[in-house]
Amino acid sequence: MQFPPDESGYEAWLRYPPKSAEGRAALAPFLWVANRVDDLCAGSALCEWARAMRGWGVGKLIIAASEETAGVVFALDRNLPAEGWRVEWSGDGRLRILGGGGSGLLYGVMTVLGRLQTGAAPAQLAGESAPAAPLRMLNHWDNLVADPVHGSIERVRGGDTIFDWTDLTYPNPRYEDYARMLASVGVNAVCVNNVNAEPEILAPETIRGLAALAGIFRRWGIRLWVSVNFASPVFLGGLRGADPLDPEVAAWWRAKADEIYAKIPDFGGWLVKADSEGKPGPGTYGRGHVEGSACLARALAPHGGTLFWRAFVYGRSLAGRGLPERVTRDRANHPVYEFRDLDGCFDENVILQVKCSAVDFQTWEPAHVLFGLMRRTRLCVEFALTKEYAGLDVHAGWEAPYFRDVLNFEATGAAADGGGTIAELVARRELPGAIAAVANVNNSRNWFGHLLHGASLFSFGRQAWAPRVEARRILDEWAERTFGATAAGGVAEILADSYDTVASYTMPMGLTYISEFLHHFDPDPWENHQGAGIGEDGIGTDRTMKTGSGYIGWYPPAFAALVENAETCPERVLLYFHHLPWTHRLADGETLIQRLYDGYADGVATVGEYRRRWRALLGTMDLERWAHVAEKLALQEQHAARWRDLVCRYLAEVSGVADKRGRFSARMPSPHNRVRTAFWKAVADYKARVAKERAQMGAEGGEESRVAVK
Ligand code: GCW
Repeated sequence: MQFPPDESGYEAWLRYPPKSAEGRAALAPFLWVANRVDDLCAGSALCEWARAMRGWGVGKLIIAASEETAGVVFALDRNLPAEGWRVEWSGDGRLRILGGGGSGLLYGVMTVLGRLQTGAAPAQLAGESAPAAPLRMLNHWDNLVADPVHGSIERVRGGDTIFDWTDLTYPNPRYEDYARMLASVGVNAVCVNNVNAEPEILAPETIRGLAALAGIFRRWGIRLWVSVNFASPVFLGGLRGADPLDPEVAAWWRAKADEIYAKIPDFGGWLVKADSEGKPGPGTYGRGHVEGSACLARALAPHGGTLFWRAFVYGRSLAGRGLPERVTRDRANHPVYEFRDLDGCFDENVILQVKCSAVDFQTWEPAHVLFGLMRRTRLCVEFALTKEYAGLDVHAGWEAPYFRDVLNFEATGAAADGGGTIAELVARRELPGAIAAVANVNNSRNWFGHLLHGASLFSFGRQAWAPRVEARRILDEWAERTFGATAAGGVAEILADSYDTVASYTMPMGLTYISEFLHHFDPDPWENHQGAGIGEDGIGTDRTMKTGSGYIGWYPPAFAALVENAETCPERVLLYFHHLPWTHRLADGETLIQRLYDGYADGVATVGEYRRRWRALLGTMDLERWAHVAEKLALQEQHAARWRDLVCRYLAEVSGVADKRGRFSARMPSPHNRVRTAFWKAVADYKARVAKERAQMGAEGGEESRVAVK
């Protein structure tokens, strides 16, 4: 068997392998380029054009003396939105690529090159487009110093941080390649460090490094943000506290912003995780989110900077509100009570960053209700490409169908009253917001640790640009650009339902938290099952208005009515909204417990099927990439079987109902390996560290839950 030359995956989807003689001849006129745009991004666009022409074997670029002698013209059209583009094909062999601004031109060029990659004819290139959301952002959860639990990136396995935090000024060609990759899918903002932020991100030597990085990213239309620790004035500035109403504290933040903008004039701003999972925040000093965010936002405002304030806050006492325990017990309710009343109160340059779902990034968790409840606030929806609860770097799971559901969820019920879908809410002209995702990028040669995870990043960029585009179309394009036309169909077929498959053998039907507590990779329902509401009487969490936590009541009435009733609630989210007896009958007459057993078994069988299909792709691509994915799929199947056996044995044990097909029972040998010593030591270390930090930052008491380990 003849294989094409091996590839590591480093080029991701930006591959320009030699074209046939016919293909080269068709592209030859495009070697003559006239660039009318004096802009950094236009320069990058030109470089990318040259790189593609060289790679395809068409030849070396020639800068045309005039538009008349050029085959392709780069120009501006100020009538287009700044990031928008239009491509015109004159029919006489000339292509004009127009941008509203330099970055618009760059996106237009990237789009044309992508289309030429998949064999489009010049006449098919004409078109026009502009992004939906003004900010399309990646959030890195990269640590400046690797921590013993997560390593150098929180929730990412398969590689370390791509950033050289000891010296960001040290030239690393990878930074530029990363920025190219992001620009090719329209990402225009990157927050480079973990929301669990180390204060040192604001140290003068780090700022020098960030300026170097910003210089590279700027050429690709990308602005930088950093996550900051709310108690930075204490840790870095030596102040006694970080009370946002203390003038000394406010002055410290202003001086810090001035220092940054002196070096990075187009700096985006800060992202803050405050009063969440042990992190300091205004609550530490008896203040609220509005005062806390305003203090930092006002330091950024004179420079045009934006503050992202996260709404991922839970575990703080809801006491004093007279709420029944069934309401306060549900973690999904916490951010609602915490933020709902603050709608319309934040400063103009504050964007409230809300996770796509209320509990956490559980596999198929329904959309967060805060989007619909905070219509007078600038909003950002935060997704995760990291697969924290969906198999990390081992399991292939393409999330775009889930992201599409969330983005197009009618958060306000009716568009008529000025509301709309989540994608529309974050794109409002009068309250511009953002679409963000936690990045799945690391320093492995193929960027993700799992080649197929590239599909997630590619799709995210595309969806943030155009939330309504059919996810499958994006997948097909990614597959063809990454693996070539012969392999594309087969690769896309495997990924198309892969997220459902991962959910089916991990946390199906809207179940949450049965994974092991620390890394969320292995199953551990014995230790961690409260979130899934598992008990002798049944399974699932009662969030109904009638008997449960009432969370359903925050949704628009039509959706609330649909999911309140277990008979009409979609099976995919049934156990997120309902606690049901094990033998509850589903629509087709099957019992709930049996559906779960079958689902787990079928999910693993589907991974076996993916492996067979991948074997059939041997010879359609280079051997190196083929073998990499083949190995990952083998690992996935093994680990999926571990999930199936462990969880189903546990379900049999708790429910007392055996599988009618005889596969699972409480008598099965337990594969469960309780190696707990290291785990509990890590928990103790974490608690000690948080207690020490709190003492250092002058916190005045506060509830124990704030320092509770997550
Ligand atoms: O899902 C949880 C994760 C934490 C993460 C946190 C957050 C960065 O387990 O690792 O911390 O969410 O989003 O802040």
